[in-house]
Amino acid sequence: MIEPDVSIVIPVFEEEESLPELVENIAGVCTSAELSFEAFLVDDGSSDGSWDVIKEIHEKDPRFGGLRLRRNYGKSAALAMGFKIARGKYVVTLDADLQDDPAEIPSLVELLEEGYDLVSGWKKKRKDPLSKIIPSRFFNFVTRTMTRIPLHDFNCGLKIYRAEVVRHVHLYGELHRYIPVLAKWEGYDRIAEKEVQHHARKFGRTKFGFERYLRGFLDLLSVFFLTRFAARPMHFFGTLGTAAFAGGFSLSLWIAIDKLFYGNPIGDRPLLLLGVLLILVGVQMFTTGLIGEMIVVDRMKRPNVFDVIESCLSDEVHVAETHDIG
Ligand SMILES: Nc1nc2c(ncn2[C@@H]2O[C@H](COP(=O)(O)OP(=O)(O)OP(=O)(O)O)[C@@H](O)[C@H]2O)c(=O)[nH]1
Ligand SMILES: [Mg+2]
Repeated sequence: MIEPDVSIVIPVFEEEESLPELVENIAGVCTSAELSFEAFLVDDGSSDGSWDVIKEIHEKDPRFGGLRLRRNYGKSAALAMGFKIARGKYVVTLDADLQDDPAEIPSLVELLEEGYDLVSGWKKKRKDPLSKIIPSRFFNFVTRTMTRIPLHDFNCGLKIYRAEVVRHVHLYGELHRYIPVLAKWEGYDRIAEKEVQHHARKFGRTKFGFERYLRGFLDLLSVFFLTRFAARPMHFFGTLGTAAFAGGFSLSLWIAIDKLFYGNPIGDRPLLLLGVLLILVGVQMFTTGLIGEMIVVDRMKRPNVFDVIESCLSDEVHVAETHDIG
């Protein structure tokens, strides 16, 4: 089977009304831009009629395929499923709710052809209430600062990747918000941004409430830790542990000298408690770091070491050529 220009992965959760218009738009845009495509509508345990609509769509136009997860596994799992079977040269992700505009796909493809690994949409003029825009600005600011990836809109559903990139990001939990961070960690750091049209929600309801910010923040901490320290936990815990232990030890020493040499009572001094607390916290951090290191070593030992190395190779392969000498 020939590989299409683009694979479009669309996570679907209770979006039955939006789907017919969505697929019509996608087919129209790709046809006029002369892009061959395959699209996967990934139904994630919807309880409305989404799956029946997807089956109908597939019968009418087999370029649209459908996948159905047994229950609601979440947007990241749905995207990961789509990534797994995508065969296109480029992979586009697009929300199913008609808020992202498929008309952007051709210009996103052009950007990738300039040499980027991934291009993320930026809903500069958002059609959302202020109560959503303000927390989202803050969230993006924190993410930008912590990850040093200069994007304005990490959570934009509309993104495009070179196929190799999605094959290497390990998506789980709710990490779909941080695919650019995961991609950068895997070495794909040519990341660009493009302003995209955003439309107000036409049908259905939003799937993420206010708790998205709390979860998003916790996920940011995990991503920050994992991308920097997963392979060397001792550097993280060891640094904190050493700092806490050194602080606690100095305080306790100081207070002991005060007692031994100056005869001051120390039993009711808050500094004594603080010193002991810091020593304990320091030791605990240290042992957590050691256990982390053991887990890492164990994990490196188990799979064949060549598999680990292979998973870090890029898809560009240059085989060494052998020349006859003399
Ligand atoms: N597969 C899957 N898709 C989901 C899930 N939750 C949301 N989606 C899809 O993800 C896309 C974005 O969800 P929305 O609820 O529109 O989120 P949003 O665009 O950030 O929020 P609104 O602007 O309020 O619509 C839509 O295509 C949803 O169908 C889920 O649990 N599983
Ligand atoms: Mg939406």
